[in-house]
Amino acid sequence: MAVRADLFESPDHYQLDELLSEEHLMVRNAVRDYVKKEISPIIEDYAQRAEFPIQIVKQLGDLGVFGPTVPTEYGGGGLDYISYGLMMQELERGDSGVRSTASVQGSLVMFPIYAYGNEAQKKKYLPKLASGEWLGCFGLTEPDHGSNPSGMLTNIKDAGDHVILNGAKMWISNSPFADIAVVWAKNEEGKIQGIIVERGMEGFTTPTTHGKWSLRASATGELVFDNVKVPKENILPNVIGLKGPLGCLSKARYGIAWGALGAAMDCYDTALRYSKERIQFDKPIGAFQLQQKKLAEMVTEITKAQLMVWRLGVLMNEGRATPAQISMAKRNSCEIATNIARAARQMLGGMGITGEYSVMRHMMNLESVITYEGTHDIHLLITGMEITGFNAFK
Ligand code: TGC
Ligand code: FAD
Repeated sequence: MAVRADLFESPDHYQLDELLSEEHLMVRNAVRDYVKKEISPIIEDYAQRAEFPIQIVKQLGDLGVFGPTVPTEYGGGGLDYISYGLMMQELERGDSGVRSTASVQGSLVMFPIYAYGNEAQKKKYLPKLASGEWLGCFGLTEPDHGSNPSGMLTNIKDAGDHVILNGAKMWISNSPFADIAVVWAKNEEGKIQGIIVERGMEGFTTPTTHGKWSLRASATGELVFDNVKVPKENILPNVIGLKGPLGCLSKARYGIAWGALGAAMDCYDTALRYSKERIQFDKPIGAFQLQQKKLAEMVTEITKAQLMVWRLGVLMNEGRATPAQISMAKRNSCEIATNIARAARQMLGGMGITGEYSVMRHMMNLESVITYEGTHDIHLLITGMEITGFNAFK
């Protein structure tokens, strides 16, 4: 398939780059250059074939996007949350599945080991995950428990120096290729605990999920546990309860708030470029008011969202961001990105449905992004509960 040169230029209508430090700009430009060089030329083909480009795992490790906020002594980047956000923005500008790989590895696998693990677990797993030598996945969702993970059935039973793990997780990013899985399961008291399951443990399988029209360049699968013997030393000792996995989700949702914006920027930039080149009725289509309305609305929404995620990044750096603030940003970025992708696709006319441009791939990917890490409805209900004090989930 012919792939167009990646000419992306980031919209910055309010000179928001002035809010970024030298280090932020360096980090952003390094990831942007990587995406232009290594992701844009290949990703459409992989998505069309529904194949995960496994070689990017090591590349992403070398680039430093796995666990950027984890301290350097464990192989992380020791960077702040704005740098982390910018990395996710640039990766998702290339493809949501690429950002997904980084989100899962950094926020959902390395973060819980760093925050809830003991020293031996941190030393054993974090450096290899940071470098991309090992790939991890995060098992929370089950076939019958998606938005309501507290009802999970996956369980561990005490058996001396190990536990016996039974159950199944579904919709797990990276599972078919993962070397380890951070799995959330109920103990015999019904309390949720995190446990690290390694590929090769008897009774542990990771069937691939086929037939997706979204995130086609990301591998999704199940985690099936049939009487798996897991050493007790693999249990994360420092957290009990749903706040464990939800704490990880706060980090990952923050990354998605920036990431979805990256996809929106790419769609806007593509539509803007196309509107100046495509001639109909003897004029570039960008000279027609209807197309200008679409572009003007896109850049307005992108600018509002850029301000929101930047401010959220500042609050994250200060340790003051609340889960509800993160939910609002994740929800807003997903909503504007989904709308922008759809409008951009229409602006490209028939060309918009082909793989020659990135917009249809972004549009389909964003259907997953608006669903995982908490659906659009769930994030609205989190905001609703925060402002009214009433719980409308149950
Ligand atoms: P609730 O009673 O509200 O909370 C239980 C405990 O957790 C605490 N908490 C949080 N802690 C940290 N961060 C958060 N975001 C938190 N939200 C809640 C809470 O304070 C409480 O603590 P404690 O000490 O009192 O026990 O729990 P609930 O059962 O009522 O559920 C609330 C609800 C519905 C919001 C929650 O279950 C939820 O967020 N559901 C959505 C599930 C979800 O997001 N799943 C994502 C699966 S992973 C995934 O999709 C990865 S995709 C990755 C990729 O490819 O990029
Ligand atoms: P359901 O919870 O069944 O929701 C169905 C509908 O009901 C939704 O519209 C929802 O908003 C609505 N709904 C649910 N509860 C309420 C309520 N109280 N009030 C109003 N409406 C409600 N999970 C992981 O653990 N790890 C992963 O790595 C992972 N990766 C994923 C990758 C992909 C590509 C996808 C699609 C999903 C992934 N997920 C992962 C799972 C994802 O987090 C769930 O799909 C999501 O949380 C929703 O759960 P569900 O699909 O069971 O939908």
